[in-house]
Amino acid sequence: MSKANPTRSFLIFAALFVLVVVSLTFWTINTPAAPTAMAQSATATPLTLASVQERWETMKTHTQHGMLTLDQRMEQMGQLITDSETLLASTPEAATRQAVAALVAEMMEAASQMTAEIEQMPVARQGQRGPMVSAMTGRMEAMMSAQPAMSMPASEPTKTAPAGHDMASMAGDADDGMEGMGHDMSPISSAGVSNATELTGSQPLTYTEDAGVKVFELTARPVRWAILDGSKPVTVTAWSYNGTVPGPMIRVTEGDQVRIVLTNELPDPTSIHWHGIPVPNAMDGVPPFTQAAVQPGESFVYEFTAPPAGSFMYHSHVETDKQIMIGLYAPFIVDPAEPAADAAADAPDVDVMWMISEWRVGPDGETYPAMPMAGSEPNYFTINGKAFPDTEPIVVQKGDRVRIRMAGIGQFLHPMHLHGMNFRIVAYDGVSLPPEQQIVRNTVPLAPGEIVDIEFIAENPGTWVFHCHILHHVTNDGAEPGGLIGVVQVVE
Ligand SMILES: [Cu+2]
Repeated sequence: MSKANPTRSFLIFAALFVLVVVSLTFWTINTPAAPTAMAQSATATPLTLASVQERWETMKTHTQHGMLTLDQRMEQMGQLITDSETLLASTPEAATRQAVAALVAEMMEAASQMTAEIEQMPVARQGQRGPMVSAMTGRMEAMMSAQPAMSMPASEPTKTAPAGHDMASMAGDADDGMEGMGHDMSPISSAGVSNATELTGSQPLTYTEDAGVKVFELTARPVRWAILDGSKPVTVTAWSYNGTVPGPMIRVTEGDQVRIVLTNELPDPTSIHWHGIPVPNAMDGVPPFTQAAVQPGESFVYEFTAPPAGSFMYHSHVETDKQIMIGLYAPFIVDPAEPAADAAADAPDVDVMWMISEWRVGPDGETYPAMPMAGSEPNYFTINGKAFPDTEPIVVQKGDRVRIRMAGIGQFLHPMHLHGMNFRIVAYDGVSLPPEQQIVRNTVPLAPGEIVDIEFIAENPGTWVFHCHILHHVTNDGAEPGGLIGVVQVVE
């Protein structure tokens, strides 16, 4: 029984190894200004400014691609701080000191991002990470304040990284224009952005006629948009079509010739993609494949034939995980040319479209694009640009046939659940389902990019909720009830 058990020996060895690595990590991060020899021995390359810059850029690239855990980033940054201290202690040369200062400034931004990540973790799992990042920040502040000439770097020679914004260095990096590449996680600038004059998004857009063509005008521009009114108002800085979120509803008849003139008044290039509509390739709105991005101040004309009746949407196709998340989306509905022969397929008594999405409002009150990645998760959830209790109720008469077209325009799954009545799923992605494929349910998952049309007969009087069943999504910044709760009121 006391015979050496190879499995157990291995486990003991592995545990000791982990313990040593963890101890070394903790020691590295908490050791102030290590001597040069020590710092050099900890890295394979000799300690030069170039080697430190190179390791920092590598770390940023790896971070950008999600290749490093928080602990790995903390460990690497701890070493880089030590090396920066060593460089400063041994280099009187001004250019080098300035380069180190630029690097330290970037690392301080990365540290505040790490702090935000740690604060998102359950308290029980934060461990010593908060104090460790604080210690690192303190060491960097000491470096900056001990070198008054460093605190305003004239240039940023460390910015040689490949395109894209990485999590480590992007706070305050709003002008680092690499549009369309990587995740831009800077706050959306609200400077000079005025409040919306319209209170409701998704309103029908009027058109003019030009030789049989229906001509719609859209202007993409920033706007301050209230997702919540009332006692605790929440206003986001949105990018909008015509000043509302969602943008205005384009509603045409199948076979119509449709022209849309997009004018870009955003700070960034943009485009419009006609989601689910089979348009000619050049009209698909996807830079750089089908067109050049529409630059600020410029216009672009889209023209195509309306497809068979169905529910569609339009949205930006530039910097999508930023531009769509902050409001550049709207409904596009095509109605049948002829009334359906079958009354059950004809126009319903009540016809509503919901565009469902997510927002991130930081503790600083700024708007950030919500993304499914650490530190960027949404804390507000909206139906047609409003969070409960400001979502618009659907009031119907008993016996009405009600259609709700739901579009997932955010980046998260929303299983939508109706109380009190079952519904039929009558269309997916703008394509009607034949009756034998219309299944009856009371919950339907709405995936990002998906459009689901449901119908039900409002036979059960009362006030019924229709809500997302990912229950974090029925909160407003953690407070329930909020977010994705719609109300269907059936009156007799
Ligand atoms: Cu949800």
